[in-house]
Amino acid sequence: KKPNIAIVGATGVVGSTFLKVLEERDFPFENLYMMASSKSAGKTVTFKGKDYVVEELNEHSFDKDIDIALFSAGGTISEKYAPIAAEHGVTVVDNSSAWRMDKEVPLVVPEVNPDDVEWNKGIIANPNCSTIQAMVVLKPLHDKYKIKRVVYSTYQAVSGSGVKGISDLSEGLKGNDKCEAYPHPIAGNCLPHIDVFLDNGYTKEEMKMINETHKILGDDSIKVTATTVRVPVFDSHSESINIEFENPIDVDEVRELLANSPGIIVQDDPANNVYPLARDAAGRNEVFVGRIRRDFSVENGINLWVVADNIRKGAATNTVQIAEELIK
Ligand code: 11C
Repeated sequence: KKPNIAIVGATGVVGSTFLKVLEERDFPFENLYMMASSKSAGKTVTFKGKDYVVEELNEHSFDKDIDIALFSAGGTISEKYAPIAAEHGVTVVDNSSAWRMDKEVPLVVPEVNPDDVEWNKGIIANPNCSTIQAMVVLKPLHDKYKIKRVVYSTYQAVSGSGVKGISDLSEGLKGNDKCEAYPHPIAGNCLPHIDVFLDNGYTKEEMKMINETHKILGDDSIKVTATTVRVPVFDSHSESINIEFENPIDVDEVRELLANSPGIIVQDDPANNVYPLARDAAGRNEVFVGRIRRDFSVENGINLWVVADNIRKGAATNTVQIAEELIK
């Protein structure tokens, strides 16, 4: 039987992209239910030419026969409703940060650790967007050369902050400084501040990248540090990733290994100004890698430039790919 699917947060930036990706990939389903908080309940969304009225999410939403629920309605909603859904036999694929570091919850990037879906107890977590695109690239390199240390520096799009981030930038570009998503204007600026600051001086976004890297690669021995920065770009996160390996590397071999790894497109021809760009990655499901070069300051090091659509591979596409693993 084809699965019954629920979309929780169907009207949000990621929720509406769930629908696009499910449609593009012709995801099989019997019944489809759209759910959201009271604010968006009653709205209509279209899927494959058919209109669906968004139902208000409540304690009884999962009394229906639902097999898989894709959640993207924020951490508070996931904390409350994902366990209710799981108790009703639903498998939740959750895009929020609520469950990611829970030991009972697999954290999955299908190109990296697809088998982890198997030990789920009703909830599977989708990693943070900036972590996902890095994992797709790090996994084949870790398998071949064993990573010792990683330094992430990110250049993250405003769509990662939802509609308020997008409108802060679009208004700012018109000369109307608006600070609804951020404490400072984002137009013409770079803000070394994503999510809240923690007692250790890092932001929560930086700690997500560090902790999620360990969990997804299943290796706490890798040394990881991160600086995450919001930049005036609408879509796609860009990342400079510096990696040091245990074993000797060859840059051409790294380029070939990445080009032959799932979910990656190598764009690396600097002589012709070819390298990954946020605007080109927008709307795509793959992770783009370029500027592949040796780090001469250490024995076995490389530098990479990694770009992906944060709403697609960083959120909706990865979530749908996890659901595809579930129905395999
Ligand atoms: C950003 N990474 O770009 C965030 C958005 O933990 O799912 C996603 C937050 C999360 O601001």
